[in-house]
Amino acid sequence: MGYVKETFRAKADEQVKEIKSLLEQHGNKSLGEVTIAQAYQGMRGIPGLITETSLLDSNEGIRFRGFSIPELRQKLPKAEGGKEPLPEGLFYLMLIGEVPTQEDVDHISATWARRSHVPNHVFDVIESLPISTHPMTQFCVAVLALQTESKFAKAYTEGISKKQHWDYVYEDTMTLIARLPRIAAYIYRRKYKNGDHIQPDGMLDWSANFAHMMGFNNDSFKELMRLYLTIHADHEGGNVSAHATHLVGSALSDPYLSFAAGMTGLAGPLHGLANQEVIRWIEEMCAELNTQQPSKEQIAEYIKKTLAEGKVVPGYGHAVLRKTDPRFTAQMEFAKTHCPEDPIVQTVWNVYEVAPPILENTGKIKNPWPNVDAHSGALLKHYGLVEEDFYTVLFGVSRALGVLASLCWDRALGFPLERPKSMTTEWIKEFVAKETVA
Ligand code: AMX
Repeated sequence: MGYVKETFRAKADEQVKEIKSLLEQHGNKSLGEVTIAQAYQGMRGIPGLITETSLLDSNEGIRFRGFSIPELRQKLPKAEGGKEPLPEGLFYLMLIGEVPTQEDVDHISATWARRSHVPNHVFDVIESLPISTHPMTQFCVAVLALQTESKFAKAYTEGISKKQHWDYVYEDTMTLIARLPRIAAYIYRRKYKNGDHIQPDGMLDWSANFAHMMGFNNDSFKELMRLYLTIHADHEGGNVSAHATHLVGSALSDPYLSFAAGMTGLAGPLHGLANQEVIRWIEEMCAELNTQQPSKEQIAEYIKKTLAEGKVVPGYGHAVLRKTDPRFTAQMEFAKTHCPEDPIVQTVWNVYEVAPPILENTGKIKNPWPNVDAHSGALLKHYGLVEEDFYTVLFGVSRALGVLASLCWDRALGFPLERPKSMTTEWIKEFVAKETVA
C-alpha cells in the first residue's frame, strides 16, 4: 500500500470512530426544519449531506479543509519556478486533511504519471462519435468507456466485504484522475486540431502535461492550468456535479460510473456550461455593437437587453454565494499579473463594474455578483484556447479531484444508499389542510 493510501486509511479510521460517537450522543438533534418552499425550490439550504473535502460560506466563498483560495495559493507546493499551487497538493489536502509537503505532491504527480496510460478502446469509442459531438458529451462517453478498467466493479462482482470498498474506490480514483488529462486532450486535438495528437510527457506535473498534450507549451499558460485545475476542483457537496457523483456512488456504482454522472450534470448551462456561455455572450455583444471593447454604457444596455429577453446573464448569480466568488477574484489577480491589457479581460472587468447594480435592481436575483465562470473564458482566450465548447471539459478534469476524493471518503465512512423522501403536490395539499385545521 502506498503511503498516501495508508495515511488516508488511518485518517478515515479516526473519523469513523468520531462519527460513531457523534451519532451515539447527538444523532437525534435537529439540523433545522424544511419548508414547503424549499421542497419545491431546489432544496436550497436544506442540510442533508456530509462532504468532508470543502465547505462553502455564502459570503466568504469556498474553504478546502479550512483553507481559503488565497491561503491555498500561498501554502500549497508549487512547480519549480512557479507561483500557482499544484492541484496534486489540493487533492492531497482534500483527501488527507493536511497541507502536503513538496514530497507528497511529487509522489502524487509521479503516481498519476505512472497510471496515465489510456487503453486503446477508449480512443476507438471517442472516434466512433461524430466530430460535431459536443466535447462534454465526448468526455462523458470516454469516462464510461474507461469503466472497463474499474477495480471496484471487478472486485465487487467477485465478492468483497463492505470494509474493503474504500480500497478499490481509492485505486479507481487514482487511475481515473491520472487518465483524464489524456482523454480531454485527445478530445481537444481530435475536434479542433485535425486529430494531430501529442504524446504525454511523463516528466511534467499533471497540469503542465495536460497543457502540453493540448498543444500549449507557454509557461504562463501552464501556470494558468495549475490555478484553473485547483480552483474548480470542489465547491462542497450540494452542487449538481458533486451531488450527482455522490448520489450515484451511494448505489455502489464504481467511480467511473459515478464520475460520469457528475459530468453529465456539469454539462448543464446553469452549472459548468456557463463558462462557454459567458464568452459567447461577450462575443455576441461585441459583434452586435461592432467593437472589440464595448464601453461600460454599452455593456449596461446589453445586460438590460439580455434580461428583457428573459435570458440569464451568464457568470452571474449563485445558488449559495452572496458575494463575489473568490475563484473569480483569483483569476482576476492572475490576469492583472499576466494579461491586464487583453481586451476581453478588460471587458470582463467592465462587466464586473456595471452588472451587479443592474442585476440587484431586478429585485429577484439573490446574488448579483460574478461566479467562477465569469472570468475563466477570457483567460483561456488570451492564451489561444479559443474553442469555448471545450471549456467545460477543463472544469470537469478539475472537478474530478474534489468529487472523487469525496467518493473515497463516502466509502471509507461506509455511507449508505442515498434515498431522500419525495412527496406529491396532492400530499402537500393534504398536509397543509391538516396543519390549517390543527
Ligand atoms: N441573470 C438573470 N437572471 C438570473 C440570474 C442571472 N445571472 N441569476 C438568477 N437569476 C434569476 C433566476 O433565473 C430566477 O428567476 P425566476 O424567479 O424568474 O425563475 C431568480 O433570478 C432567482 O434566482 P436565484 O435564487 O437568485 O438563483 P438560483 O439559486 O435559482 O440559481 C444560478 C443560481 C447560478 C443557476 C443562477 O444565478 C443563474 O442562472 N446564473 C447564470 C448561469 C451561471 O452563471 N451559472 C454558473 C453557476 C456556477 C457554476 O455552477 N458553475
